[in-house]
Amino acid sequence: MGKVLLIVVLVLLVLAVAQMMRVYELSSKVRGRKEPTITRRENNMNAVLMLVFCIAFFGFVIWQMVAYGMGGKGPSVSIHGEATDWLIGLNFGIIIPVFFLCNALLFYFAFKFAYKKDRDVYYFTHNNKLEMMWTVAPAIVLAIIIVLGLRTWNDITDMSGDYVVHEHTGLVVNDGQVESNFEFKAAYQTVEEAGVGLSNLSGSSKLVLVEKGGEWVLQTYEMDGESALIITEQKKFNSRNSALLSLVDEEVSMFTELKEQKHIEIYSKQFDWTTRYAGKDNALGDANFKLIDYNSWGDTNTFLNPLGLISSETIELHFNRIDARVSYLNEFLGSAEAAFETDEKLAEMTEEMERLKRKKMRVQSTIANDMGLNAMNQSEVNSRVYDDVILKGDIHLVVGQPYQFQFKSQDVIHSAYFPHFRAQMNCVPGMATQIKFTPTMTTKEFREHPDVIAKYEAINKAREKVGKPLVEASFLLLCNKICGLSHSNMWVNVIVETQEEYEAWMADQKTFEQQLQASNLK
Ligand SMILES: [Cu+2]
Repeated sequence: MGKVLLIVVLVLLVLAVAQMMRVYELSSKVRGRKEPTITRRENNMNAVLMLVFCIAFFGFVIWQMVAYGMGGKGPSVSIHGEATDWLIGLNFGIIIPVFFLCNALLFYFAFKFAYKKDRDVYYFTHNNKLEMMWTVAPAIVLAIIIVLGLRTWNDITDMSGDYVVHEHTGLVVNDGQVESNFEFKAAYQTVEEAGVGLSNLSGSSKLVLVEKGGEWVLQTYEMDGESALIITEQKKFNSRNSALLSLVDEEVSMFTELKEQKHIEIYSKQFDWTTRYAGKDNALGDANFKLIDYNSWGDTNTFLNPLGLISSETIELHFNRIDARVSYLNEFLGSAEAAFETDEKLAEMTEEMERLKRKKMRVQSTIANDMGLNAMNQSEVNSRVYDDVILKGDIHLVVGQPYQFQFKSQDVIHSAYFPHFRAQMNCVPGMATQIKFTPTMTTKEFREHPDVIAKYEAINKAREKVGKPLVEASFLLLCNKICGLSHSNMWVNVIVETQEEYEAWMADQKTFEQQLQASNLK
């Protein structure tokens, strides 16, 4: 109510001022007053004020930059985030000098060319050379920004290849212990690319350490002709450390380390996030929205399938639920009770029954045709989905592990925003979008970062003042599209931890198969 009153008062105020201006104008006209003339003194004062404003404006901008930092975004905690930060640094490097130069010239000219009675005006209508210069120069700069931006974007969204790499590793031996130090980081899609990138690091052959399904394979590549690479040697190890030790024996000092990308699905709906981890096989099971079940028909089995995952059990359950409802409706319509219902209600029930029958047929044909699911590959489809782990709430990631994220939405467009990882992707109903990144810092390390400590001290001081509970620094996943009334509640913590911590946590989570078993469906 208070807000409405305020708006009404503001609107009335604007109307009153407009009316007063109108009265003033009319009375001036009636009195036959001329337009007021501007004196020389006023003109000069305005010219000087232009300079004063320019200096004050620049002072304010510089103060903001110093006080709030250049963007205030804190350290980037993913490999791709560093590339994004570099890009944004480049953009600011271009924009800031241009901003100061253009505005300084703008205000200086307003000062310099203030009206003087005895100054002749130089009429200057057109100059091709100048036109060319101020068209071509920005075009070149824009092209550079766009090309570099597209390159980074393609790198972040390109989902080809099973591996991302990421480390060129140098071996350091200390008291008989193998330590590896990062020489530099890069992102490659495939072993081939990484091998080429390594060509001058270890002589003519290229050494690549590949991690796949918990196994470590040391591969030696050699050039085959101009550009093709062939694997000439392959050794398997059951731990990273034993692979490294064998490298020390061979007196290898530099190699590339490749890691298998892990698949994660982030499923959005109003107003929460569901995370699906691909499980041991690192493959996300198939899903179809037609199988989404909310248990809305009130049967006693509480198993829900909010992501529409496809397995023999979920299909059967879905059909059973449809059949149960259809037979209930059918029975009711044929019973004596039906006579007590209105015609409208009976028509509604008949319609629902027909709709459900049609739905069942549609789902059957979808699963048979679109998904290619049949008796032959039923077990394959099942095994893909059985080991998936579906969870609401905090997302757990392993530091140094490359991830491929797949995003889906059930209702409206949401946007998965990971500010600390500098990653964002729209979640669009009816399609899957993708992005990838590799976390480089654990939540624990993040909390010990001096910038982060300073930032959260300031935040908590402000929260204390208004009596709000204190918060701890954490990586977040936020929705970055205004998607409805509770949009602002749509966030979860992202916990980045070591492999061991992650495995200990994951051991306590139920797989999809265990969920089915718990509901006596399997
Ligand atoms: Cu949202």
